Amino acid sequence: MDLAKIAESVDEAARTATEIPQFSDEKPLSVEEAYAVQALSMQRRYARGEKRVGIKMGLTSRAKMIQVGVSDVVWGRLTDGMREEEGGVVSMAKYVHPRVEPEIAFLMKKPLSGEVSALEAMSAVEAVAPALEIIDSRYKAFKFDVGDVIADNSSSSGFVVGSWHNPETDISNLGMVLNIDGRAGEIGSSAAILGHPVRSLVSAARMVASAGEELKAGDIVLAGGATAAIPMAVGQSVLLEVEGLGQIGFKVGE
Ligand code: OOG
Ligand code: MG
Repeated sequence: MDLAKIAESVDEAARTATEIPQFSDEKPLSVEEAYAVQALSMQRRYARGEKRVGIKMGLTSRAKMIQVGVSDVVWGRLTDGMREEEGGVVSMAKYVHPRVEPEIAFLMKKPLSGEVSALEAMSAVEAVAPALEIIDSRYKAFKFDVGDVIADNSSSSGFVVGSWHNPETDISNLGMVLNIDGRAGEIGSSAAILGHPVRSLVSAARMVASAGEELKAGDIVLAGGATAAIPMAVGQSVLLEVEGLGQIGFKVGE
């Protein structure tokens, strides 16, 4: 299998916001091959000038696993080009069929990698914030198997981070309400993220290490959606309220 060619096709699909058929229809990618494709496709982005700014964890809550029918925790890379402005307008034209989901973000103050305890993980955190992830599978009908989604950078395509809070903040069980046009669309708790979002950070440290990488000081780590994601549509007003961490949002434009 030509992994570089597959990387080119997922990268082009993301760059041009064009959907592509699932690889699993023809020949499924193994998890290992899929991460190799992801790394190769991200190298293409870095070559175009985008900078890696952190990583995203995915499928860390039951609601998310059920929504997409894949039950392995996955990860992907975030770049500066994916960041959307808090309170700004997100353009639908950049995406294929985007969805938005409520998350918690960590800001790292120290490198972290490999097998670490929850305590070690938290002591490497500078701050925590509410976050919204815009996921956009490049596959037709937002359908994929585990290899497809990993190859596609785990659907990572945009993210918004709110204001940073003290890392001592108890984030174990914070209410999270994702409002669309002033109405609660999804309601959950940060506890839905592996029982406690710090477990997602522990997994992140282990997973990046297996790719020979580390979480670096200054990196942002998205812990994963606490609820199912909501399809985005032009004209929507998206607002996330996280208990104790405040509100963040954006408007959806053409
Ligand atoms: C896969 C990415 C999952 C999360 O937070 O669980 C994810 C997808 O749902 O397309 O980002
Ligand atoms: Mg997510």
